[in-house]
Amino acid sequence: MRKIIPIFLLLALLFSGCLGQVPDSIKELQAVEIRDYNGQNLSSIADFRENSIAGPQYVDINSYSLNIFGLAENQKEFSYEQALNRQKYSKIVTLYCVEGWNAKILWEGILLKDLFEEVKVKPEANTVIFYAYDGYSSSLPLNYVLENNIILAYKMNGLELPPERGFPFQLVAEDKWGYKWVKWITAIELSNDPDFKGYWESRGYNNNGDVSGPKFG
Ligand SMILES: Nc1nc2c(c(=O)[nH]1)N[C@H]1C(S)=C(S)[C@@H](COP(=O)(O)O)O[C@H]1N2
Ligand SMILES: [Mo]
Repeated sequence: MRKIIPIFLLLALLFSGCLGQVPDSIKELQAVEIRDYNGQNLSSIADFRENSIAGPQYVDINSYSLNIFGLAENQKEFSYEQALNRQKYSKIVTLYCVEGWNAKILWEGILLKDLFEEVKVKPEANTVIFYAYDGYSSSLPLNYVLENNIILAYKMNGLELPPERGFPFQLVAEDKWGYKWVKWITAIELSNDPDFKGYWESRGYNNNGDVSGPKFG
């Protein structure tokens, strides 16, 4: 009798699947979007309206590079990994679109200032122009970028940027209208042309782009 019980147990375990084969495929657990952070309620990634000039862009990260050129001593092309290989920062910042909606998001990114230190900005540079995969562009004063610790985000609410939201990088242009928040950034030019006009700016939107200022003109 003493020997029989373990055999029954073994059979029971086998039939219940406990000793069955371990499947060799890995089940991916869905990462969860952060919606509360330090007592603050955040918007959701799903709250954005998709109104990009050419629809969502799907950037192949293996052939991707972030090209920093123009008025710099060491113009440089960073792979995604090289760009991410530096101090990371996070901050809750709200995006306000001129169309009347907004989204409060926890952004995680790298400082443009750090990238600029690496390429050694020439003293005559005063403007930063951002170019994107879909042909979009926009610009900001260099001083604004440096003084406000402006970040290039690769995560929002704890998740890697989805393709529709600008993967691999979106500019977090704090206190500026949404049209300054360039998605799918492929190149950054250091320029001495403060009057450069990006996609929406050349179609009548204000070049300063302050949320507290005018939308047009
Ligand atoms: N490359 C690119 N970036 C872009 C845009 C665009 O069309 N192309 N639209 C801008 C605008 S008008 C807004 S409000 C923000 C957020 O747009 P979304 O809701 O389509 O993400 O992205 C900005 N960045
Ligand atoms: Mo917008």
